[in-house]
Amino acid sequence: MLAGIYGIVDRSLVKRPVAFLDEILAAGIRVVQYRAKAGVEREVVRAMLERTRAVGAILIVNDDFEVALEADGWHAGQEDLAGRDVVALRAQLGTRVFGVSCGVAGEARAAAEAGADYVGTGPFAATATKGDAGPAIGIEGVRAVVRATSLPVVAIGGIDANNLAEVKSTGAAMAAVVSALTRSGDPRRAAAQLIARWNAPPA
Ligand code: TZP
Ligand code: MG
Repeated sequence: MLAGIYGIVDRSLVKRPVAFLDEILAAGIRVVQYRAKAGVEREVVRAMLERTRAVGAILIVNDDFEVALEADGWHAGQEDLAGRDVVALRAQLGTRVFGVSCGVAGEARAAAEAGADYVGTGPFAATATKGDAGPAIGIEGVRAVVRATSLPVVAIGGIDANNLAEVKSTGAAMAAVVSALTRSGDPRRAAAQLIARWNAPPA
């Protein structure tokens, strides 16, 4: 399940998140994150869950642990974990997916020890979607995190159909995308192209 294109529905870029979700699910996306920096709305998550569960996809909630407990997983940044008992949070999540953003190898090792299911790392390339994402870490940066952990690694940041093969070459299990899904105005087509490129044999 934790392989391929990881589609992020970003509330600040998507006016109708459920309709948008329907489009990317129709294209075959099966791992979805809901990212809403202004606050995660429970009712949107509930409506999204109906859609993801109907097709066997999973819905991971960014930041908001309580709402994540109603969904299929939680994605946390280092700042979401600071000062918290991460092992206890892991236990509360039960069988839900627990993903952690890690900038360096040491954070990836700590996430694995705390029982994370995947490690997110980036930005792979320059991104306008996250203002504080920091400098691009590129192929070598993602590779270093892949080498540091046996967990599946999700590369993120500035990923689109043009650099997907480079992302795959790092050994990352997944490529997370935000604007590559929104910018064309046709999320279904964009998602289908990303999936096809990811699954294409290396050139
Ligand atoms: N974390 C690191 S970069 C990023 C996040 C959430 C933004 C990714 O967005 P895009 O549009 O795919 O570059
Ligand atoms: Mg966060």
